[in-house]
Amino acid sequence: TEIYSQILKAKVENRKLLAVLLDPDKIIWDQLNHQIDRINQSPATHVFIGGSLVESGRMDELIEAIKQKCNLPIVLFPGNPSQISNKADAILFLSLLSGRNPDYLIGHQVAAAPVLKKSSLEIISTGYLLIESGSETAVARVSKTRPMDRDNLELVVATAQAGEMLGNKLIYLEAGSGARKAVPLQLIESVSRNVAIPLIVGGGIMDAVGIQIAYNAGADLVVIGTAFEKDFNFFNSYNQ
Ligand code: 1GP
Repeated sequence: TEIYSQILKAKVENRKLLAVLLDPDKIIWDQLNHQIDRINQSPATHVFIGGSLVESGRMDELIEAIKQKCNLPIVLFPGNPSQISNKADAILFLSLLSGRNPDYLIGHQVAAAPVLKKSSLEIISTGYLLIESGSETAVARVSKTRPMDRDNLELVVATAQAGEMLGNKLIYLEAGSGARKAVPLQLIESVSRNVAIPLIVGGGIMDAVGIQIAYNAGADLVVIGTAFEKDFNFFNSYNQ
């Protein structure tokens, strides 16, 4: 329960958290050491590993390489049960509450449960809400679900609240990797005001201002994938 406790503690103390998301399929392996150095010099507090469609089977290798040089907690952010690695510290055990595809609501979770039970991973139940973001994203395509209307605050809030009532420990508002539009700040504000559990926000955040906007609106942890993947110096100009 260590990683979740730290997230809760940060929320209580109003310390904002930042995760760098690495997709094993998008790693340029001969640049990995340099990339890890940049993570070490960044304000990142967590490393997330995963993607909608990880095919490489190099999860273990990637996590081992990171662990050798970097002390940040490594959290799996899996697109499906094949992306489970015992080398990580924790897993976001996601349920795609925004959609109505039973595979992503409970099916994959059933397949993963026996594997997770045998692992030493810290399991963090997470209500995952995909928000419409101006273009189709990999999450929508792979999960065959429709994202939620970004203007329907009431429905998004009710969905997040249902997740909290079902026992989720985190709510993740997701615009999708490389989203044209990030999660709107009004939506972040409404959800953060109406659930007590920590709030993760990610997808389409491309600069320090975007990160700050999400924090100010009530995000407890922001996820940066594409922006850092494209530019390992992304965090240079970033002062929290
Ligand atoms: C995607 O929320 C994450 O699952 C991060 O998205 O790649 O757009 O930063 P980006």
